Amino acid sequence: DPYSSDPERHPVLRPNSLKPFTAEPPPEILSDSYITPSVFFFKRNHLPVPQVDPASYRLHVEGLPGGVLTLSLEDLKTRFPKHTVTATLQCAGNRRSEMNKVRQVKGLNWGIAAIGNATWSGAKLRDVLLAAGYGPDVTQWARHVQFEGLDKDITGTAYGASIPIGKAVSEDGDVLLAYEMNGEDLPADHGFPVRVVVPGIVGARNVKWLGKITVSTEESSSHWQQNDYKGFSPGTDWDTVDYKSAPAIQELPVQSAITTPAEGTVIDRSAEMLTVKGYAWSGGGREVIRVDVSLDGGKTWQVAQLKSSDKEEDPQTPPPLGRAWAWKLWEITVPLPPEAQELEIICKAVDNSYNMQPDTFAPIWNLRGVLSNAWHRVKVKISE
Ligand code: MTE
Ligand code: MO
Repeated sequence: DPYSSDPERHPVLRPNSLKPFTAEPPPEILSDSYITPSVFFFKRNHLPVPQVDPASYRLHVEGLPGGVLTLSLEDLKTRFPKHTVTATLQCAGNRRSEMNKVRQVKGLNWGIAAIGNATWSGAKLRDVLLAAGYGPDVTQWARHVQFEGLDKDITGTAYGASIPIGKAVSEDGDVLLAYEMNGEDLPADHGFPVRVVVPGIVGARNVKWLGKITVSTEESSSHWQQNDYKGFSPGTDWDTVDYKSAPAIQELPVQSAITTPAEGTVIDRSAEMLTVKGYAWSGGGREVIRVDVSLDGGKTWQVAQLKSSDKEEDPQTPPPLGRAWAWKLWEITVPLPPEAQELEIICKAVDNSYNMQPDTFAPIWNLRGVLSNAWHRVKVKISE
């Protein structure tokens, strides 16, 4: 069994599949702390977790005029400045289960918790590419940076993905070759000893157990870049889909969800007040500027309070424009409407490009169930 050496996981995680292991935490855990503890962070593996010996680990950087640059873990830690970035990672399939209710899609039936926010530390990909020979002449032809994992399927094919060269080499792109998550060595499930962290970009490009980096004219030829993680029209079905016709997902759209209360919760009327909590995030470094909450199915709205840390005093210094990589937690405490016996709570977020979430899933339905970001709706009952 190639999965027999997979690490142990926290029992509170809710698995979507065991081999490969994919799991998400109970949603309310996400709003308990601004930084998601690694043990609760969602896990999405496509293959067995590779066992990597940190002493013999080597990272190969290829495709540049200087030839192949080979780095040990020690090289990565000592030859390049260490940078720390707080960034949210979200799977393309987060909230797929809600799209599934419109019409069956193909993919793991994720709830709302295939997302997490962590502090990542490591070398900047930009610095490593510069050391490997990236320069003005390369800018003429290079288009993509490909990543290959050390996890392989039975045919020996590794997990792979790529990002545009501009994101990889930009000073403001903050792409890391991370060896720490939340101040500790990367856990096995999250890519020990080194993973790529591409802030603002879909989870799938954040390649774990990184073995090889290639600067190229082409995108990664991997299945996951070419034939998966793409968005299509609601009218496209499995008979008509042409994967070549759509670009690979990179930046994700604006997203938010209610982490508490949970669907079906019964609230005691004597409580008088109700606190609603959730998360909000947008891709591409766009900052969430507002979250609207409704208790009456969208007839009336109130603005939630946004938080960028666990500190009492918020707001923090806002991130530089275009570099808002981390989510905002939000909450709102409201009086229970006196007559209501049931509430339909809704949240929707707005980012600083004034992108907003669509109200329903039908118009954004797609056969792979990705980019599932319609208003999040939770129904609760009020008991006398
Ligand atoms: N990298 C490798 N090598 N193998 C994988 O299966 N899964 C990708 C990405 N990087 C994957 C990978 C996907 S689809 C997602 S959503 C994220 O890792 C999940 O990261 P996490 O498990 O650290 O939350
Ligand atoms: Mo993913």
